[in-house]
Amino acid sequence: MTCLFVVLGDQLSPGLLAADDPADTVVLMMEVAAEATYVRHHQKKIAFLFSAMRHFAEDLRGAGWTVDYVRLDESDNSGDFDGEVVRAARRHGATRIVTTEGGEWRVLAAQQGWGALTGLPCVVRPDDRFLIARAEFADWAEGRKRLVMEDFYRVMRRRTGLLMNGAEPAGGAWNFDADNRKTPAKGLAYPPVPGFAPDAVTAEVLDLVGARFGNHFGDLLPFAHAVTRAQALDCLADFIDERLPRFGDYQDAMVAGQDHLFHSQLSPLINCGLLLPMEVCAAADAAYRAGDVPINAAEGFIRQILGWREYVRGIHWIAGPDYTARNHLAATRDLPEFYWTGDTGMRCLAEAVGATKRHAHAHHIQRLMVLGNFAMLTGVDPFQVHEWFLAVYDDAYEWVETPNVIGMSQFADGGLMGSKPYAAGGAYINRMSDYCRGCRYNVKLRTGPEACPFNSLYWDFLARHRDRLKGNQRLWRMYDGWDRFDADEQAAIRAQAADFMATL
Ligand code: FAD
Ligand code: DLZ
Ligand code: SF4
Repeated sequence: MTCLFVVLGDQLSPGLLAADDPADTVVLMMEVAAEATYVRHHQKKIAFLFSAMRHFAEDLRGAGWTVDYVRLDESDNSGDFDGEVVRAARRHGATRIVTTEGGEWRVLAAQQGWGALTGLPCVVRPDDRFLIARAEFADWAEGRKRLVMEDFYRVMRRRTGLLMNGAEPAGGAWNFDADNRKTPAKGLAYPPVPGFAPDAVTAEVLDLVGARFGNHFGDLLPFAHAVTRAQALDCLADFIDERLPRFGDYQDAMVAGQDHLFHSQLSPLINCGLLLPMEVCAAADAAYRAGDVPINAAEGFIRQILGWREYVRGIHWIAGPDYTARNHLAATRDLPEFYWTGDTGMRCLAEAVGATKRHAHAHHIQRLMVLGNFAMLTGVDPFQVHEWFLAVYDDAYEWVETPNVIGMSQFADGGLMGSKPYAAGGAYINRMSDYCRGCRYNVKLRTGPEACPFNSLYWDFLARHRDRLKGNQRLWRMYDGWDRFDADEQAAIRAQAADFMATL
């Protein structure tokens, strides 16, 4: 009796195998070309995941498991999950297959086909690393008119006891966002994020990725990602000590030349399983209770994971496999080339694409209010936006990427996730960043050759979608603003936007 236990690249958590017996189990892990190319992932993302997978396989072996690890460059590697599962089942004379459900509809469908494909019983287990089961989220969502994240988050605070004093929220409030919009002073010091010199395993992966995927987007080198559980724990400890205390204050800030600010950079590590969401939240909760970090920091951080992360995962599964085809605003433009090159005079976008290219990472406000906002304002096809975000970020898997892109940033789901589009003009970017000072455009102007493109694009977006959006209570103030321009000004703004969009 041999069980083939299939572990996917983002399932690097020993707890997923805790119920199984190493004596009659072969763990299958596989590097397959199809997963690296179905969107052309950033080189650093592929290298990170392959290296983390190889190190995890070694850790499992050290813990007594038999691991069959199929490398990308093995000559008989079939190139996709199905082919490798069939080959491994035969190789090991497997009598059954066990796996944990993948984080994408596409992968889950493949897993559900492995039984028929091999003729073996196949169990696809739920992924219990999340803090709420899919069915429980669906129950919470059932019958609600609006799926308000803040409501869900309070349920999760009560359920886990994180930042709770009995039935009361720690610090006397559920949310301290009002304290979390500070502008970083000039010269503020940003603690460096930990980096790790590549070991022999990583060096081999870097050679492989350079050779096979060197034409994919992004800088492969320098490579300093954490790729082991021990390194991931170092990253967590470093964040809690060095950056969490000021995480809240500067959560929404953007600073030229500073790619990390006080953000944790933990998302790739949590999403591939090297860190567990509960241990990360518990570490922040403990730091608050020890008096080492203020409540606005601990609460702001925990809300991102306990609230947003769990919420978007729930949305992904209730929205269904066709979610990426949604296009509420009927947007059809191709993604501008500068999303791949960073070659644009708009400094905010050049900074965000530059960070993405260097690190396979950009922080939340860059993703939402610069990259996502620009794509939505200019009417880029949301499917293309989705594919770009999925490819370029090292934390991107569809369960988390699609709600953030299709829902939150593009409003392509018509409001399943957000109650209004996250649309903003240059004034918002100027308020939250120092980008505009060094930009060739003038953020104060709406029209003319020097005018910041975000300004005319913002008003044009509202005017263009008036019929779709005018009923939205949360937008009346914006439409009021538009209606206060006289007809000539409105025409000039829309002509400015049209001229700009013709250049894309
Ligand atoms: P921090 O600012 O330190 O936040 C702490 C943690 O909270 C993160 O590590 C992450 O696990 C979680 N988190 C915060 N916001 C979100 C969110 N909106 N959804 C889910 N988790 C959240 N996050 C991904 O993990 N993968 C993605 O593919 C992804 N795509 C995004 C696309 C768009 C358009 C937007 C607007 C956001 C996206 N996010 C995504 C959410 C967020 O931008 C990243 O989680 C965050 O930038 C990761 O950096 P960090 O670890 O330093 O985060
Ligand atoms: C993203 C990715 C890449 C690039 N390569 C692999 C791989 O070779 N093997 C693997 O098991 N997983 C990989 N992944 C992650 C998958 O594309 C997919 O997102 C997850 O398996 C979903 O749970
Ligand atoms: Fe971006 Fe406009 Fe500011 Fe330039 S002026 S950085 S384009 S918001």
